[in-house]
Parts: sequence; C-alpha cells; structure tokens
Amino acid sequence: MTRQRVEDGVKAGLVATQGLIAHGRGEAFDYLVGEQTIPAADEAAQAAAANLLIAKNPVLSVNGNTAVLVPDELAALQNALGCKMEVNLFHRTEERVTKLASFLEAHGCTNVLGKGAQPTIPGLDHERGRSTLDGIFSADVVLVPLEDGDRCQALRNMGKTIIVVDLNPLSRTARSASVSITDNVRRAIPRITHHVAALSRAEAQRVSAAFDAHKNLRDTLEFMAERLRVLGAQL
Ligand code: PTJ
Repeated sequence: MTRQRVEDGVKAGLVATQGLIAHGRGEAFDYLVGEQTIPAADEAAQAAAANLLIAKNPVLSVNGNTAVLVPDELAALQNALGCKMEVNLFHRTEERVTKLASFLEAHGCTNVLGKGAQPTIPGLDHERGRSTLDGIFSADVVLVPLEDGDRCQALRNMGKTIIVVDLNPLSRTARSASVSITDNVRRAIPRITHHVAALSRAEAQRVSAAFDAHKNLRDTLEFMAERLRVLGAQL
C-alpha cells in the first residue's frame, strides 16, 4: 500500500520519477531495521521533537515522497507545533510545488509556503538553492525528511539545526544532520508528534542538549549489525 502511494503520486505529478528509486532504497534499509522503530530511532525522534519545541521559527520542509506518504501525519505535527510548512523540492518545478501545496492543504496542512521561492541558500546551484524568505531561509530549526546531502550541509552552514529522516544511516544526509532519525517516515512523523505532546519545555532543553548525533548513528549501525548476526545464525 505504501509503494502504491508513491506510484500513484508519480502518476498524479506529485512525486518525482527519481522518488521511486529513492523509495526502493529506503525499503531495502527498512528490512535491516526489521520494519520497526528501533530504540535509537525513537531517541532521535524525541531529540527532533525537543529541538522543534524550543525553536523560535521551526519549519517543516516537505518534498514529493514525504507529502504522499504522510500528509495527514504532517498536518497533525504542524498543528501540535503551530509552525510553518514549506514545499521544497530537489527536482523542482513550480507546477509540482503548486500541486503539492494544494494536496497538503486538502489534508489539513495550513500556511504552506514554497511558491515563488528565491535562490537564497549559499553554496547550492540556482534551482536547488531556492527557499522562501518567511520559511526555510529565516528558520532556526528545519525538519527535512528524505533530504539530499549537499542541501543538508548547506543549510547547516547557514547555522540552522537540521533534522532529517533517512533510513540509510550511512548517507551523507544522515551524517551531516544535527539529528538524523533512521526510521521510515511513515513511523517517524507520528513518533515526533507523540514526543512533542509528551515533553515539557524544560525537558525539551535537557533532551536537546544531551543528544549525541554521532553516537545515535553508531547505536543504529550496531543494532543493524547485531540483527544481521542473529538472522545469520538462524540459517
Ligand atoms: O520531491 P523531490 O523533488 O524533492 O525529490 C525527493 C527525492 C527523495 C526523490 C530526492 O530528495 C532524492 O533523490 O533523495 P535521495 O538522495 O535519493 O535520498 C533519499 C533517502 O531517503 C535515501 O537515503 C533513502 O534510503 C531514504 N528513504 C527513502 N524512502 C524513505 C527513506 N527514508 C525514510 N523513509 C522512507 N519512506
């Protein structure tokens, strides 16, 4: 059913054709974690919630794959945070931005930015470096599920806290993010929303300060390695 959403999204002009390849890569890594939220991923989801809660101007950045996989869940997270949302695409066309903004609004998202974004992110080419001044450009914390490594690094170079969701813990995106959640975006977004509701502001400060991004990725790789060892021993 999840794969069908991506396929239908391509047919509807919401998902880039490259989104199918990206999805397949994600599925392969999802098997390595057992298609479940592992403890390290939940810890990262809590750190993500903490950073979004203490942000002055948090923004949820949404691409084609994320929009079709979790539109209602994004609306719930946006509602819990009362923050802005921006359609920001890697394979950008103005037509797809407009379609995605309407699609997200039909699912309850509000204040969806992205149309008419300007080339504002230093270090990226004209098309890939676009953002809106009210949205990602002026944000201090950005959640960018399934982001590209160059853009993640460029946004970090602007001094922003960047939270990503990426099932590949070895991707450049995962390694350059402030917080990387190694989980399927279908499970990760509801987990973040759960933690947003559960954390007090004081707890959020503590969780954010205590989070160690590289240790979390090491724990994730250790989980995958141990799981493969156990599965191999059962053969
Ligand atoms: O809609 P656009 O134009 O912004 O394009 C979006 C894609 C995803 C096509 C674009 O950003 C892209 O090509 O991304 P990459 O570089 O292929 O990276 C996608 C990463 O997301 C890979 O590391 C995948 O393993 C991971 N991934 C794919 N599906 C999921 C996922 N991670 C979490 N949940 C998924 N469902």
